[in-house]
Amino acid sequence: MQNKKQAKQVYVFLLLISLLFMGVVSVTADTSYDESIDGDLSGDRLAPTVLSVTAGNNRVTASSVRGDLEYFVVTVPAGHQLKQVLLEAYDSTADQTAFIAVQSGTTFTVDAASPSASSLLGWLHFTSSMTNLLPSMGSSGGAIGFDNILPAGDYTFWTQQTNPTDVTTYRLNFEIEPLATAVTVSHTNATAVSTWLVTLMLSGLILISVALTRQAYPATVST
Ligand SMILES: [Ca+2]
Repeated sequence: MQNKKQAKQVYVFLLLISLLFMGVVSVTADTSYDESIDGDLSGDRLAPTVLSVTAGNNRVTASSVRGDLEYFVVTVPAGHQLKQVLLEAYDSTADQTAFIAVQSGTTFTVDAASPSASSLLGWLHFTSSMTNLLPSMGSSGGAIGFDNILPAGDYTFWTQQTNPTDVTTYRLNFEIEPLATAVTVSHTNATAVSTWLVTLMLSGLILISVALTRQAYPATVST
């Protein structure tokens, strides 16, 4: 009976390790880009700011007013998808509407001076009360369109507030998730992730050692 229990523990440990390597169990981390800390996002559509993103929450906080355009690249890794673009904060004195658009690739080919929706994946005039912008972006008129999420690939986003005087600050969360999400363990820093993994592996090794020792030197002899 004891050996069966130990064998089951070893099996569970090995299953967890296997799932980790298969990507079924994934470890996520958060990233952020804040213009007040990291500098103004690029206003050059042909040389956008390349964001460092990962599976999990990727927050972008930007301030914009007429003339301050923001272009940035989000690369959704292979085996992942952009699940949501959540509007988490919107701070403006008088103008409760701003603009966002997205194209495939690492540059933005549409000139803001003569915009056309036909080569955009999606666009949206978003308001302060909205939450997930992605479904509405994908169904906006005249654009190529997409269904609710964006798959793995490079995307360049353009955000802007065109109000001439009302500086608007918004925080967008680009939530990236692995395609296989049976179990997702979220940690906010790499140290915690490493500690968790090391603890898991050491626990498993101890279990294996105990099981092997018990099998080599059984505590009781069956007759
Ligand atoms: Ca800005």
